Amino acid sequence: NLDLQSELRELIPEYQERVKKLKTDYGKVELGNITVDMVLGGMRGMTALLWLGSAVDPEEGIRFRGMTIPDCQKLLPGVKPGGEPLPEAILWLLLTGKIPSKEQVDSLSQELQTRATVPDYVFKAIDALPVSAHPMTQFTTGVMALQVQSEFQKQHQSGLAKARYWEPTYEDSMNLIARLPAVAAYVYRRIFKDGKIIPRDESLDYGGNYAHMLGFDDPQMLEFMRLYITIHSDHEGGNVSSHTAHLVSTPLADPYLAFAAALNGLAGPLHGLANQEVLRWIRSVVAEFGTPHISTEELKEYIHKTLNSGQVVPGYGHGVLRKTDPRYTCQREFALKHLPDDPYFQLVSKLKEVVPPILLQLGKVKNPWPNVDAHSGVLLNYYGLTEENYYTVLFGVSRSIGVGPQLIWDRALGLPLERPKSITLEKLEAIC
Ligand code: FAM
Repeated sequence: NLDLQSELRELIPEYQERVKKLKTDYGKVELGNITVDMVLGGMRGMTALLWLGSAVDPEEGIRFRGMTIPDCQKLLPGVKPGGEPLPEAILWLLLTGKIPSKEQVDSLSQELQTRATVPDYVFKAIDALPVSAHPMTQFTTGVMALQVQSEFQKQHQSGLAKARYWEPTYEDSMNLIARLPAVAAYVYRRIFKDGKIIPRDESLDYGGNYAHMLGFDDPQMLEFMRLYITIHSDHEGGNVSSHTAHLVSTPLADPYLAFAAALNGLAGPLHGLANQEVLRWIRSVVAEFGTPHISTEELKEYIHKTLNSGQVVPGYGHGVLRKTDPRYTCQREFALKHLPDDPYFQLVSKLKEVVPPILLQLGKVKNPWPNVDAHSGVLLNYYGLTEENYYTVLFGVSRSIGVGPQLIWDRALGLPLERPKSITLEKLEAIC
């Protein structure tokens, strides 16, 4: 079957049955206790929501429908055999749980191309902002302008049966995913390249096209962009951007509204904006010593300076992971293959040796190891995408590929409005 929506339609009844059985036969099964630590500590370790596409094991990292990143690099089709996994392939996998054939990936590529037209008023909404506005602000403004086209909102207004909610949600999610690269590229070209727009190349895949519209045509950059989009797409349901999209969609706010909310969470320095912060921090280290070739002792001194000034070392630590992020490792392997002598890459490698012991010494950092953001900036910078305050927009385009599938499944499974209980400080004290 080459059509993703009909592949999905066939799967929905089986998943509905599985969820119904859990609710009727196992509703009272306990999944762990809720402690004061969880309520005061950002719900760390609290199993609280269903997410189909992926899960993060603290020791092993991400699995996309059970597949590790190396599995994906081996089994998901690339633009050519042995190439990096195509974003269309991870989208198919996240939505269906099945590994797509190259033909299925190519047909999805075509489907996204036919959905990719962006109305002019979206660009005009962005143009209303000063060029100096943060790229994420301009990008999210564009997403809100795209909302005008929501199929879900239109059909829900005219009385849509609940059993069919997933269909316009599919339309909106796929249209959103398809349109984001042109909106994101517009923001980049408007801010950094005097607004010289590069039109879409109909012959290119999703990831290659996004790089092309940004102004990059180096085949290695296109390959890195495919890997980048694949590994940033999904990171289970509890991270701020994915959880926000899910939460906001539960009162039937359409996928555009939900994803715009997610992007605002992603713009937080401790979440998606960390990739910008990492390159800024690395540039400040190089500026301090006048060279990227810095001794271990000097690096240690600079890290202590950062910490003593009450700042975090960006790119290190994680809310769930307790080992080096496999999304860091696959980027390291890409760099070893393509840019082993890049001084910034060598500095990132050195930081991986120097930072964790220092964070461990603090005695409070639960995960001293590097995360995905510790590596992405130096690769983008190497290929000429040097404007670090744009990096989170790339992350945002990619995250739509993880969020879209879940919004469709949320509606197909009839998940209800999300409404956890809060507790007052007095009540908390009374219980303790
Ligand atoms: N540098 C300095 N201190 C750190 C730290 C780091 N990289 N990571 C954690 N800590 C501190 C943390 O600030 C907290 O200190 P206080 O109690 O004084 O507030 C303490 O260690 C315990 O924190 P934790 O339980 O180990 O981490 P959390 O689960 O609270 O937070 C992160 C996780 C990611 C927010 C945190 O590790 C951090 O701030 N990292 C730096 C920013 C970053 O790289 N974020 C990107 C995360 C990435 F996965 C993404 O979402 N893109």
